[in-house]
Order: sequence, then C-alpha cells, then structure tokens
Amino acid sequence: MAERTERVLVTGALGQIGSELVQSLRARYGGDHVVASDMRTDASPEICEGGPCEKLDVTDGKMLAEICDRYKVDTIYHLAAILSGVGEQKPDLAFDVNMNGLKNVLDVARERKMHRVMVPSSIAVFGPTTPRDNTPQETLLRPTSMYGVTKVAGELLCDYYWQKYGLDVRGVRYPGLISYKTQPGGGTTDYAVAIYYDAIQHGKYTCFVSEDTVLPMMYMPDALRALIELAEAPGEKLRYRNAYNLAALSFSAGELAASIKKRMPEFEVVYEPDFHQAIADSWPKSIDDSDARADWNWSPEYDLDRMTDDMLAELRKQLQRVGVED
Ligand code: NAD
Ligand code: AKB
Repeated sequence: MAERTERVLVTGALGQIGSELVQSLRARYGGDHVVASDMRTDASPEICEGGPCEKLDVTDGKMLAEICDRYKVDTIYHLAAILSGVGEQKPDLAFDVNMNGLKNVLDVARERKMHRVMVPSSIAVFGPTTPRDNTPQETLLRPTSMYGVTKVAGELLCDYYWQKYGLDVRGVRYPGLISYKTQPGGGTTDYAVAIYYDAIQHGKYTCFVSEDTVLPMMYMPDALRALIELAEAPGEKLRYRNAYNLAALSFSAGELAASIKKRMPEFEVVYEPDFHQAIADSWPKSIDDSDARADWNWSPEYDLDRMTDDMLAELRKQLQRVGVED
C-alpha cells in the first residue's frame, strides 16, 4: 500500500478504463478511500461491494461538490466523457459532458485546494494536418471530430488551471485501449476490442475500418500503470501538465486480424468501413512518447503478440464466467 492516505473520486468509473482503474486504486489506497461514480447505476458487484459507489452526472456541479465534501475527496481521476464515435453522432452531448463536466471538476478541485486531478486526453487531439508518423509531443492540434475539439480545449483548460491557480493537473494522450473486462464506450478504436470478442464468439468479424488502417494502441495493464505512475511522479520533473504523448503499439487492422488468425486459423474478417474511417484517417499512425519516457520513466510492456495471447486467454475465461462461452 502507498504511504500517503489519498481520498480519491473516480468519475465515469463504470467505463472501459474506470471499471479497472477503480480496482487498481482500491488495491493501492484501500477500498474505502476510492469513490467510484458514474451517471450509470449498473455497477458490477466487484465495484459496488469493494468501496463507496455514487451516482454522479459530472455536468451537475452541485452534486459533484456535495460528493467531494461528503467523502473529503482530495484527488479526482476524471474519466467521464463521450468518446469519438458517439461524439460525432451526438456532438452537443459530447461538448456538454466533455467541456462542462471537466470545468466542473477543475472548479471543485480548485475551490477545495485538492491535491491532484488526473485527466486523460487522447490521440484525438491530433488532426489531418498533424505529422502522422512518430507524432511529436508539441505539434499542430487541429482535430476534425467534436471529441477531438473537446480534448484539445480540455488540455488547454487543464494547462490554464495549472498556470493560473497552481492546481496539480496531469494527463496522458491515450491511444486506443484494448481490454477484456469492460467493453469500450463508443470510440473509433473500439474495433480493436470487438475483433477479439467476435473471434471467440462467432469466428468472424466485420471491421468498420479498412484493412490498411494503422492506429496507435495500448493494452489496458500498460494504460492503468501509466496513469498511476504519472500521478505519483515528482511534480518538478513534469514539463507538461496536460497531456503527455504515450505510445505502445501501432498496427493495421489487417495485422491485428493476422495476430488472431495465427492462433485461430479459421478466423475470418471482412472490412466494411463506415463513418469511423474518416476519424481514423485523421489520427496519427504512431506516436513519439520520448518526453513521457524522459520525465517520468514511462515504458510499455506489451507487444502485439503478448497482448493477443493474454486477450484471448482472459476473454475466454471472462466469457465462460458470464456463461456466453462453453
Ligand atoms: P467509456 O465510454 O468506456 O466510459 C465513460 C464513462 O463515463 C461511462 O461509464 C459513462 O456512463 C460515463 N459518463 C458519460 N457521461 C457522463 C456524465 N455526464 N456524468 C458522469 N458519467 C458519465 O470511456 P473510457 O474509455 O473509460 O474513457 C475514459 C477517459 O479516457 C475519457 O476521457 C476518454 O476520452 C479517455 N480515453 C479513452 C481511450 C480508450 O481507448 N478507452 C483512449 C483515449 C482517451
Ligand atoms: C476513441 O476511439 O474515441 C478513443 C480514443 C482513442 O480516444 N478510443
């Protein structure tokens, strides 16, 4: 257990990242010290029996403040958001949740002089005019999706609260995240998760981006470790407050399919690109994360083969547990 006694609030805690991050934080700081919150109420027994759980819509600043006061929260991991796919279909909702929700979190933290706020950003901050290979930390940020627009504005807002009020805000630009515990919530990179589910459950998958689409990705254990390591890094070493480029894997949809096919030779994929393709085409293929490596010793552990072995084994167990697979 870490030395400092933290009192943490996780927003969007029932999502792809939150459902796993809550468990990691509770293992580290103690169950009672980590409040899981989401506007949804379908928390798994694992989440709601392991510590406090609250229904919280982050666009409701009053409720957010009330929960922070009740639990004496001093650190927020702000994960509540609308991702790129849903954001293109519901741009007003994406703007409201991603901008007003973030502003509420930053204001509540500043007013209470909280210890720290962690806010994940995304490769969605980049756009078609950004260099697509080995994308640098500091570069053009002119995204074409509503999600990307809110992520750039969110990064700037976090910088502002750090510079103007000294609020200790930290963040990473996550690539697409691949995991087996909770399905992703409506992003462009969701195909890289769905392909594993469909390989096991149906032996075939219809992919919504083309075979040659290359995007940066990361396996969830690396993603969780990155956020916690950054949160615990000495502040004086951090040159960027929101947010650090992070890299782990870069592969095409075809290469991902091939890594599954190597282990399941009967597996078939067809490619039927839809509206997600334009978003994917506006994002980088690979990321330069040398600043994260230099400032807080970031280093990923999983390559594509190791991730595929783990995903297939863990997902099979998971699906058997819930009775979907024999
Ligand atoms: P997700 O969609 O899986 O989960 C988001 C959660 O937020 C959901 O449980 C949803 O119910 C909740 N939510 C939505 N609106 C809310 C509101 N108004 N109030 C409270 N809760 C609300 O998302 P995720 O993948 O867990 O992403 C978490 C963060 O990480 C987001 O900021 C996202 O932009 C960022 N990120 C994720 C990825 C990825 O691949 N998963 C990649 C880059 C960045
Ligand atoms: C999405 O596809 O929207 C997310 C992301 C990369 O931010 N997975």
